[in-house]
Amino acid sequence: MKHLLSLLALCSVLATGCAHQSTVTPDRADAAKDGAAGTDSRPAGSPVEEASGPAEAPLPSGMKMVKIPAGSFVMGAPCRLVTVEGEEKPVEVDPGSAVLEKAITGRCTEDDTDKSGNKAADCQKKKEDCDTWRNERPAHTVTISRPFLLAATETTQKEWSEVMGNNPAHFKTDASGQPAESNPVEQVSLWDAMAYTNTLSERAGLPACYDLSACKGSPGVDLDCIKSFSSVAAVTAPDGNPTACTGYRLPTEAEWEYAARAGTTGPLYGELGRIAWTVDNAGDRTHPVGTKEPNAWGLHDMIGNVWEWTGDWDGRYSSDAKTDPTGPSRGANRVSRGCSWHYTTDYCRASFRMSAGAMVRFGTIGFRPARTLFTQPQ
Ligand SMILES: [Ca+2]
Repeated sequence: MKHLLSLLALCSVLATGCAHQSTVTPDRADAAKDGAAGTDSRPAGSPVEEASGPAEAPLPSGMKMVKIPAGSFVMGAPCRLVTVEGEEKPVEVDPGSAVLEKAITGRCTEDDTDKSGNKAADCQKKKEDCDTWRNERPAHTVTISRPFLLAATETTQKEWSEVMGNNPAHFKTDASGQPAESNPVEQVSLWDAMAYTNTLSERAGLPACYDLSACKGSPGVDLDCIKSFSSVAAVTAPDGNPTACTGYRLPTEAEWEYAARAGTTGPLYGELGRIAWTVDNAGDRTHPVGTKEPNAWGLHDMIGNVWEWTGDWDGRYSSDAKTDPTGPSRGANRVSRGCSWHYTTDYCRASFRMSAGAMVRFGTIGFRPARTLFTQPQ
């Protein structure tokens, strides 16, 4: 099938191998602290109010936006090494560094002893290959300075059809042959997703966040922006910063991971089978959105069902603390997040990053819209 062939192509873009789940270092400033600056006053991890969208926004029927508070979190995943005493320690070093190489080359083992016959205190052995999944490292502190809205679920086929007038999904029916309009829309490219959010903005009387004027074709059908690659999908907000746009848009990678974690610091915000449709329980297909348990902020399917496009180009992390990062200014691929119905647990965690070309339309990738909440008039 088309989507399965596409999946093989998608897997080929992964530059890294498999690894076990990782743990993120607890280091999250709470939202109340940020609230002191006039953004949000709720403590971290507390439920956030649901917003039905701004009053002027005729969102598709049934679509709900959740208000995500401003705050800080640790983005990415640290390497976890185990000391000879069995203690797990995060190792915050850049992949490929000499320190990491020494730690993972196996020079130190549980049998290592010092001259006195005691195990060397600094001798560590590898728990997992820290050079695998290196694009999630180094973990670094990110601050989201403004609250924003994020759709409570992936965009459904019904919502897409209402806004765009077609349905590009591969899984148009469920396993019993009934219409699957509550399932996520998929087989949408990054450009399709951007076009959808632009249309939401148009319906709401808000500025479009992406300039797709140079693209040819129709969203969800044959929208093609390849020939205008240098200018396509230019962010219309000042300095090309999508978070400065007042309209609907895709979340940044940082916003997506921050929202997915909802104050948690581990790989997942709950037990995988209870929160996500993955290859272990999905039966080789998508499922209606919102049928798995949400995270603490009321977001469903952040893990599983379909991958979700972010607006960021794929690029390497650095250890520097960042505020409202938007990814590299250019690149070869874009990043989607969250794994899908087709993927195993090796791919299903808050920090995992999938790299794919903006033009691909896979049965495994969908999206959910976001919108910045400004505290000052724009
Ligand atoms: Ca998802």
